[in-house]
Amino acid sequence: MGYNVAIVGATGNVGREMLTILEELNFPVDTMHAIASRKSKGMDVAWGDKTIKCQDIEAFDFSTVDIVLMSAGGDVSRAWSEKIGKLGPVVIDNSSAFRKDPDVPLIVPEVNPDAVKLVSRKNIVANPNCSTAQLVVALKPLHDAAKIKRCVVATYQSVSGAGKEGMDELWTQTKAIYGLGDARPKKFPKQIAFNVIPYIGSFNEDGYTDEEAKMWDETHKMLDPDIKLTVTCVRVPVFVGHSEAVTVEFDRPISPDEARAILREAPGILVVDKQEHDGYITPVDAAGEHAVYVSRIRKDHTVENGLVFWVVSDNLRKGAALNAVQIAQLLDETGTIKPKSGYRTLTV
Ligand code: 11C
Repeated sequence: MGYNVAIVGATGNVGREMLTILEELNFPVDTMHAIASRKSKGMDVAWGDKTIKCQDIEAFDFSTVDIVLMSAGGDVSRAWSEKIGKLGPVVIDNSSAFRKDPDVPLIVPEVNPDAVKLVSRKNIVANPNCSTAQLVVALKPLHDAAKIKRCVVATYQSVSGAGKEGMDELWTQTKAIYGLGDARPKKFPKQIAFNVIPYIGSFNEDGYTDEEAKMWDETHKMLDPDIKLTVTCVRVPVFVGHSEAVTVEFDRPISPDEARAILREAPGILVVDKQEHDGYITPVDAAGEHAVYVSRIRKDHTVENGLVFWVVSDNLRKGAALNAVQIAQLLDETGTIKPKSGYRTLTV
């Protein structure tokens, strides 16, 4: 017995990945609805061996579905998620709109699955920012073994984090550098081809960006509010896959070997860590995969109990669509949601 599912933002980078991953993970779906903004209304998206037409969000009856995967940006989510939740379905929201709401659980299933007990407050579950999701998957098992006191992160974020327009801009500028077209920045504030940009999101008053603040706010909500975390978020000319250089200070000694052993046992993580060129992961290796990869684990010689390591994951998958589908699986496995089609069959 499957669920009736709607994906809002089905034509975007993440929406398409959601459709693919629901299938890859054999999530029980009875009926799939693709919902899009006016701009994409009527467009086709692939669902299994069929195509389905995008329906207009204004005209769609959300009370007929069990789960809504929402990936159409913060404004659409703010306008719709609470209304939809009141009609009965659970909304799994990929935007930042509700992540800080105390009545909305923010969940990475490997990190804080127990937070599902809060779902019924608004029938909304928030999916974290892509750069936070992969970070907390790596930090959680280490934090359980030795409390993390302080963490310093530098991100290397791919252009797909900024949507299809970000990917198009890297492609267009790369060609333009060789004389084929227009190299002027549009989506990003500066040239992204053959460059790096130390700015993602928007500036906050303290000089950080909101992307950087999301990383500590979300880590505090899901893992531990006492972890001191500082971040520099950087956009790099990579199509898919976010990377992070992570420096962690613990409250007790933890050796690189102990960390490797802990991380090898942890859910969602693959440790690839040898001092040879097949012994570390790059975003090109991680693109299209489900794991959070940890490489280059070594001692931080500048503090008493410190480690430095490298974390890479597919930002469209674990950073967005995969985590959202894992939340749907968690809701199903914990009995937090049940398919309405199942109830209908039982009560006929
Ligand atoms: C990026 N992390 O790479 C952003 C995209 O809060 O969900 C996701 C923003 C968010 O640009």
